[in-house]
Amino acid sequence: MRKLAILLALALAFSACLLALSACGDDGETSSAASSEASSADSSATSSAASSAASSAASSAASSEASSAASSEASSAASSEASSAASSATSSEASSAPEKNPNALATNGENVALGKTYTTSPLYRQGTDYKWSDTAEITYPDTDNKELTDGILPGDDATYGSAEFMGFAASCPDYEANKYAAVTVDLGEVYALSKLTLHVGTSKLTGGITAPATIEFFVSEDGTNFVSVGMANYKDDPTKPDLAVTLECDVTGRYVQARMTSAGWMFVSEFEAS
Ligand SMILES: [Ca+2]
Repeated sequence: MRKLAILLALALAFSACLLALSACGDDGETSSAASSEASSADSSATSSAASSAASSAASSAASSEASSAASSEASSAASSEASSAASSATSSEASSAPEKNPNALATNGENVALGKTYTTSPLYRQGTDYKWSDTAEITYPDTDNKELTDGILPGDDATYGSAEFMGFAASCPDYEANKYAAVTVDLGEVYALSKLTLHVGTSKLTGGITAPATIEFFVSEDGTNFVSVGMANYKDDPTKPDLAVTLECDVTGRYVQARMTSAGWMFVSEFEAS
């Protein structure tokens, strides 16, 4: 009986050993299969089949290799995308940045727009029912055609009827076509400019007048091709009738232009460039 028990024990031990061996064999196969799958994930780059095979591999070593391969692929793809995005951003900035003229004159901090000639979008002509009329008189005119560069600003008691202002409006056909009203000063020579200022009427003028919604400055050398200098950052100020909207810059140009947008009126009194 004791002999039988020993034999039984030995048989049990042997079969346990066999089981263990076969388990070891399974492990070996699994890990080699996994690592070959993982290395195929490695070589076949971003293929989703490879990465799903890799992630289903039983061995955790294999899957961590695969995921590191996948993540390094992903990060190198991402960084190459990022760098190409960066280079295209740089090139588009370069192409839109105003080209500087090395022969530009210095302003020495002076307002070089003072007394210079200029052109503007059509001023508003208000007909009946407050609507645009080609035949109406200009409602808020440029009294002597030098208001924009005469160096004279509206006083603190100015109203919308004050002569220092000229008035544009969004319901003018030209505005509807272009989506902005523009004033353009010819400085006469190419200058190196560091500051552009447009003086505009504010909501203190009442009657629905406010500072323009946006003001974007441009420069040009030929008066035809204008390059954006940037959008001005400002807020309507109801405490004073005239608001100086300034954009600091580092550009050269002979023609300086301000383009205004608004849902209603745009009142302007002076354009300065220095
Ligand atoms: Ca003026």
